[in-house]
Amino acid sequence: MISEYRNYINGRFVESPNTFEDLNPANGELVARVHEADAALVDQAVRAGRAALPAWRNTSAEQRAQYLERIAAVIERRADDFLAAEVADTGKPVSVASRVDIPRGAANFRAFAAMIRMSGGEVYETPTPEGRALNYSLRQPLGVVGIISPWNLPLLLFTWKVAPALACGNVIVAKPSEETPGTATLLAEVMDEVGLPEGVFNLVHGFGPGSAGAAIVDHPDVDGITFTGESKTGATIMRNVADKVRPVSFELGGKNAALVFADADFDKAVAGVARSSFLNTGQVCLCTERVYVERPIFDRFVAALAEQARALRPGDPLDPETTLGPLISRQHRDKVLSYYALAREEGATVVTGGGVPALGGKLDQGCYVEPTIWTGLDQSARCLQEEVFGPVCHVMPFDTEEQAIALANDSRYGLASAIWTTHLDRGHRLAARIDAGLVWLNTWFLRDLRTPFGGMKLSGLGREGGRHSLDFYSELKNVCVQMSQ
Ligand code: NAD
Ligand code: 6OD
Repeated sequence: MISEYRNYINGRFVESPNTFEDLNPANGELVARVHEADAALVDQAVRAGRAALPAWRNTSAEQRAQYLERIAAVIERRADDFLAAEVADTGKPVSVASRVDIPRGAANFRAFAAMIRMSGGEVYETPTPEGRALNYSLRQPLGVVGIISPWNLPLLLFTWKVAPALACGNVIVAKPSEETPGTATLLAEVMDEVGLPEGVFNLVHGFGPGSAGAAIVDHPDVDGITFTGESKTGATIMRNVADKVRPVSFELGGKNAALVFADADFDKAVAGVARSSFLNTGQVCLCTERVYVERPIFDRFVAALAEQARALRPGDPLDPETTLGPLISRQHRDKVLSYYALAREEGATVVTGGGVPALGGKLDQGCYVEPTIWTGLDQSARCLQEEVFGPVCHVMPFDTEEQAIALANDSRYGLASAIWTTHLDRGHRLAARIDAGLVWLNTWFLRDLRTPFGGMKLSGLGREGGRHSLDFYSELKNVCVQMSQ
């Protein structure tokens, strides 16, 4: 059945004369017609938010926490609807979306409900000539927050921003990716069901430039922007908000390294790197695209990793046996395949993959590619420096710890890395020297939502997660009181 995905503004679902198609990347079928918000609709959403702000910011943290918990409970109750929408929009296997995306959507609301309840301020007593002063901080909302999110983990990344923004008493104008409008639309239904006051959560659909994304960024009455997406888009948004001097939080791209030492638990390291390279068809910003392996185990490691890649089962996302879905779109597949071609031009050995699988039937209209492993590239190759965002990694040998660190840090990105070793001293030593916001030691993508999350260099600006999210979505005000004694 084809759906209509509408905008949600001031507590009502709003149509637009312009619609665009939301396609299922597993088979090319039409999932929904999406109502595109233009600058006028975005302006309505911002005004609705501004009008709702005084009452919402005056709710207590406890009241907001209770709303967040009710939202989580409805997501959990409607998990099958969310799962169906996410799988239709992304083509990701149900086995992935049911374990990763949908539960995290609910968990984000529960986590920030708990965090806002527990949050406190700073207090300092200051000696003064008259006696003493008391300084205390007030956490107040930023105001109208613009949220712009990508397509790779749609519900997870959208709610990662919506939940803390609401917890801190902000009102929201949020735009999901044009590729994946489904679960965000369901979330608007959830907001409606739990009775969130009109105008507190506003959803607009559309694209970036010349559409809803740019209209949020350009709007003079948006008080802060939080964005997840490509580094180039982040740079454009930064330029566009510069004159208005507004807070921005950017979670951007990555070209993440894994370092595998000869003393690692071999089987765990192979399974871990296979997961970190191929999960979600390589479309996770944290995915490993550069693997550096200590020379004595290099050949054995490459052979074992290739075996894991070949064992992946591309197929119908609704089949529980499927472990590899399609890429998000034809356009993205063209980009990934252009890197598959470039790798050959740059002199790579293609250990496995490198093409398009023949799956038969409707799936041949889908955007599938083979999981791919390269060796033999020079560190300066474009395929080792640019983010591909597909199911692909390059494996290179190293001889010393210093060389491993230098190779890992030889990137304009600095999001995540994974170190595989049983030598714990070495693990801690390397963790401190790797230029990445996130370091996993003998694991990958293991998340505690209280921890700082974000990247260095081209990978982002600021940190979200735990109190870092609360700080971004708040204005912290210091009050200084001269005490009489
Ligand atoms: P993208 O930058 O193309 O789009 C992201 C969002 O920005 C979309 O909603 C899009 O419509 C909007 N947009 C595009 N141009 C805009 C503009 N000029 N003004 C305002 N909005 C605009 O990214 P994508 O292709 O959707 O996502 C993939 C990228 O996201 C990869 O680079 C990946 O590494 C990155 N990512 C990073 C993280 C992280 O936490 N660091 C998480 C997920 C994805
Ligand atoms: O787990 C998270 O909180 C998070 N922001 C994950 C990002 C994954 C990138 O694709």
